[in-house]
Amino acid sequence: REVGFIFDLDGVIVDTAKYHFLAWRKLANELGFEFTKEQNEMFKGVSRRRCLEILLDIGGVTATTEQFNRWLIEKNEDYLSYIEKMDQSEILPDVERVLSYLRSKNIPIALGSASKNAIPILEKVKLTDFFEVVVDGNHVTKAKPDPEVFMIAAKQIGVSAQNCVVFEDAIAGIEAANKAKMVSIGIGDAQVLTSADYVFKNFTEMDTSFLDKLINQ
Ligand code: B16
Ligand code: MG
Repeated sequence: REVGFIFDLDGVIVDTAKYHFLAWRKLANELGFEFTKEQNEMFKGVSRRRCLEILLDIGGVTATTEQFNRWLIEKNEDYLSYIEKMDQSEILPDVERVLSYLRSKNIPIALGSASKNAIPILEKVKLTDFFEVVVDGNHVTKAKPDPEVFMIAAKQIGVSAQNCVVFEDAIAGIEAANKAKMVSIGIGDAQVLTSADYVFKNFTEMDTSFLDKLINQ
């Protein structure tokens, strides 16, 4: 197989960052400190455990292992209560157009996400069928910026790493794609995703001729 496309989930396919934010802020407030939207930027693409470590640093809170694990569960339960209510209206603009186009060209599509909730989210927004392979936080031992998640995805779709294209919204994710020698495409702010090979504000700005160029690279 010649080329393969790997999508990050949170921030690329759906905007679940806002739900992660609400859940982390609730926990911070319960522990007696504030947590801002700006601070939430650091949490993008970062594993749940690592996020909690950063959160506790922000609040100057030390935790026993037992507290740490309990707060992880609490945060996730709160997050899941938002996910529960998601539907197709939360798919980011033109994601389905791009997925459908790639499928029409028989290009293998994989998901490469840090989230352990990736499968239920894909089901909620009814996009599961587009993905030949789903590699998520349950399958990796090393989090982004380590390239592991994307390397596993490439292997599973049977495409060599340098022929894979990755869509990512997080700095850590772009770094992971670059380390894997994949083509990295940032979705978001070009001032933030400076090491991406290309950056688009969102998929509405990405036309078919650009996708064709990637397919025929
Ligand atoms: P969960 P992605 C990442 O998803 C999020 O960007 C990050 O904020 C979150 O902490 C991480 O998933 C873990 O998520 O708590 O659901 O396992 O962007 O890699 O799709
Ligand atoms: Mg992301």
